[in-house]
Amino acid sequence: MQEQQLKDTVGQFDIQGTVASVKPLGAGHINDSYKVVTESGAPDYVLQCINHYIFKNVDALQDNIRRVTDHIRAKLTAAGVKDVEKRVLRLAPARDGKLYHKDADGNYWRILYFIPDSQGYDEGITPELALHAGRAFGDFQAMLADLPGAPLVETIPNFHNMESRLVTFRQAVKDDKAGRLAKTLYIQYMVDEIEKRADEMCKAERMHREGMLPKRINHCDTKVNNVLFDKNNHVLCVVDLDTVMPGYVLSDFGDFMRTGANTGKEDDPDLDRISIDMKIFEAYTKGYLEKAKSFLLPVETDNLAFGAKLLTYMQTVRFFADYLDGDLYYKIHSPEHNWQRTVAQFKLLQSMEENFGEMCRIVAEAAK
Ligand code: GN1
Ligand code: MG
Repeated sequence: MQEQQLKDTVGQFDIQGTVASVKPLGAGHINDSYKVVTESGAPDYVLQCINHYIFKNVDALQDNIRRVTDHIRAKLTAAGVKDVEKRVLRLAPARDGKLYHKDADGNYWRILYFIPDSQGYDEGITPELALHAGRAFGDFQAMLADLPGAPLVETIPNFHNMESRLVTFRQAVKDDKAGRLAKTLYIQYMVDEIEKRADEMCKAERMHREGMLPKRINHCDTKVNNVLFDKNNHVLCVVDLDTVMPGYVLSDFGDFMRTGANTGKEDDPDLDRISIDMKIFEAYTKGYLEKAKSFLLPVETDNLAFGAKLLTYMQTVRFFADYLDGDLYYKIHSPEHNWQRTVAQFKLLQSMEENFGEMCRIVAEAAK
């Protein structure tokens, strides 16, 4: 989209200052983000085009984010935190008072305040950063434990529900919309590998139905790049709140490990680079349990290591299903990108399977 069009969109919002530029920002797979730089003195902003194909109910989505950020802001303020505006996101309303703007083409836009002097990491974090990130996501869950009012809306129904992800996957295999299933034996092999593990991977849903495993407000997208650090590598803020909703804590724990504790990239073309980084695993576990130990049930702690496997398996299944569907969900940067992501995530899963005993030991040790 042309910069002038983007500037016009920004003009629909109630923001301070004069806009100097609007440029693409970040590497999200779902929404399109832009940094809005204003002339000196006024804050900068992040403009986002919400992926309406994925987030069907934008009113509920924005309302969730408003409730979550208001609640966290009130807690930080009450605790006497000084730089509150850097520690929690803030939405800028549109001129008509809504929390988004719908343009003439039916696109939904929103604006958030940009957090200055912050940085994120897509990969290559250190154990020290992982320790801080663990504390940050532990705090995040703790702060939202007493969110008043109705439960948050599930912005994507059954988002981290493994049973329903498998239903979708099996349908994708059956439909084979893009005609990719028979392309190579490797693809058929991967279907078998998914099925072999399916029963084990649905255990969280079973435990929930049996009343053993509770849901709590989770972030549901605890990718390593969704934590912002300051220049001294202290955690500032947890971002990307589109999927904050009730879920299992093992999901949030697992999704961080899937992204932060991978020695390679999420879509690494060189499978030899991919493995679980046990130093990162240990550091994040320590940080997270420091904050979460007090409210977790034993069954939740006991399944954290399983959560790392589960989220890596779930992501393998999601990328694979999207590949078979013909790339409808995730933005891709090359024709076989979703397949590359599938095999890369599967490699990480195998590495976790090999190290599972040690992962469980680390969790048990940190929970003492
Ligand atoms: C998507 O947009 P991004 O990169 O924050 C996805 C996550 C996946 C992730 C895979 C709404 O997150 O669930 O784990 O890609 N978000 C949605 O990297 O589907
Ligand atoms: Mg996201």
